Amino acid sequence: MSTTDPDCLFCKIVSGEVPAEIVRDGERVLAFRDINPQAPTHVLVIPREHHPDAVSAAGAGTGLVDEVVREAHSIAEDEGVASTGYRMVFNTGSGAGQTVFHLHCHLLGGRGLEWPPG
Ligand code: DGP
Repeated sequence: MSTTDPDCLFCKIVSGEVPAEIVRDGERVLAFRDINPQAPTHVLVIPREHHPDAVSAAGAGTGLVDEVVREAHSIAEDEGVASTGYRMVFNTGSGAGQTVFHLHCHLLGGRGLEWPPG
């Protein structure tokens, strides 16, 4: 499987073709602020490699889902939301609201988060 998809928006952010406010620039993982933030902290954490969703990356045995989760927690600490609680969301499938089919973890924090989510 190719590690990039020329038609993928987040691959274009990885390559720098589409600008984003980068908060982490790691060897295998990148994080940037969501263009339409739903909380004071709303960061998207993605692997540089293209995988359509978390399940496909996990199935490939890449370790990338672990890395994404660890990075999201580290960013939550840096953003000062780790101690109060934060949410990691992996929308999976269009019925769940996934619109960009490149694995991404939404890191949300900095406000009260209701349950169940909408
Ligand atoms: P999802 O609905 O789970 O596939 O989330 C995709 C997120 O991507 C959504 O919250 C909005 C965000 N997004 C879409 N286009 C851009 C963009 O060009 N730049 C940035 N930073 N975020 C984007």
